[in-house]
Amino acid sequence: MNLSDFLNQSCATLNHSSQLSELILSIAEAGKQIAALVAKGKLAGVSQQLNSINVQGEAQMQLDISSHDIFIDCLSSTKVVFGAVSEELASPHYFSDHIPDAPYLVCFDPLDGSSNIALDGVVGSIFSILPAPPNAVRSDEIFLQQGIGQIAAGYVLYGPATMLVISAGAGTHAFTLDPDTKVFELTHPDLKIPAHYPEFAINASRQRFWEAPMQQYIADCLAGEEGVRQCNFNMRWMASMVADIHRILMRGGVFLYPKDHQVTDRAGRLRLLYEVSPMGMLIEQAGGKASTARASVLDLQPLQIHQRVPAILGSINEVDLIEQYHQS
Ligand code: AFP
Repeated sequence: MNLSDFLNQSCATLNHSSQLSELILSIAEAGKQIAALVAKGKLAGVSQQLNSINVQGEAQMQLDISSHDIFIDCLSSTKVVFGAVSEELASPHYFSDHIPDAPYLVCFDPLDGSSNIALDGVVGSIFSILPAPPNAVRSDEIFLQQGIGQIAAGYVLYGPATMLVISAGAGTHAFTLDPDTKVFELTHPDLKIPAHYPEFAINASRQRFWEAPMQQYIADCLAGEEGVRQCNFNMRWMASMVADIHRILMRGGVFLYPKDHQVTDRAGRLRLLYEVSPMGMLIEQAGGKASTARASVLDLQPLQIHQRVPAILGSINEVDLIEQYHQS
């Protein structure tokens, strides 16, 4: 089954408007265009680092800007998006020529993991689709919605294969782009994350900045079967959230970007609206759990459109245990 047929079928089942199918297909189109740029590497002339800094205070790659522009163009073609929050823009972008009361808002990270571009590493695009309030006004506040209210979420993974992973509220499903037909085909329907898998993903170089409970949790994992966990763990860290989350959706484990007291003005590195919240929906729709270590990610009330939060995402038994470490 291809993406278009899947969306038509699932939107009918879920009583979603056909406009949602149109919107997700436009995002898939953006993914195809970005995949083509990424696949050209340095030949695309967009892999160099610019002298510019984005609103996050992070160096921008030309491909970050090009990917953002592709997203905006594709969203603009749908006429059903009132406004969009992008990692690359300080303030939201509004689509003035869209239909009155356009029903959707989109929050997106056009190119996540872009520091891997120069290394030909795996990168991705992440998106979250929220309902636009009736009679929406142009303000940051309309985007500050709890993740539990997302209509849909997903990512495009630019790896050996280009994949699209989405949820519209009835499970998490993965599609693979057929390079010959340029069509996303359903290859992994209804992904399910095992409740336990002995593998964690964390940037271990930041160990000294973590809170004590996180230091203890990782130390207990590292102690292996001789320690309190009585289990040997493996570690992975792709420095690309899309790649790490994709692995967890495929085989389980836990992804950790915890609170970090070196950068005290930030509750973590990752952004709630367009990284942690959409990934949280995908993980929970696949039977996993999404937490800040102390609260459910999808229940958080966002306070600012580029707000950062701690991210503990993956196998439910492991996330439950990490929350227990933070309670005692
Ligand atoms: P970049 O987009 O700047 O490469 O950051 C990627 C990211 O936001 C997320 O995709 C990774 O999981 C995380 O940052 C990597 O953080 P470290 O650089 O601390 O490993």
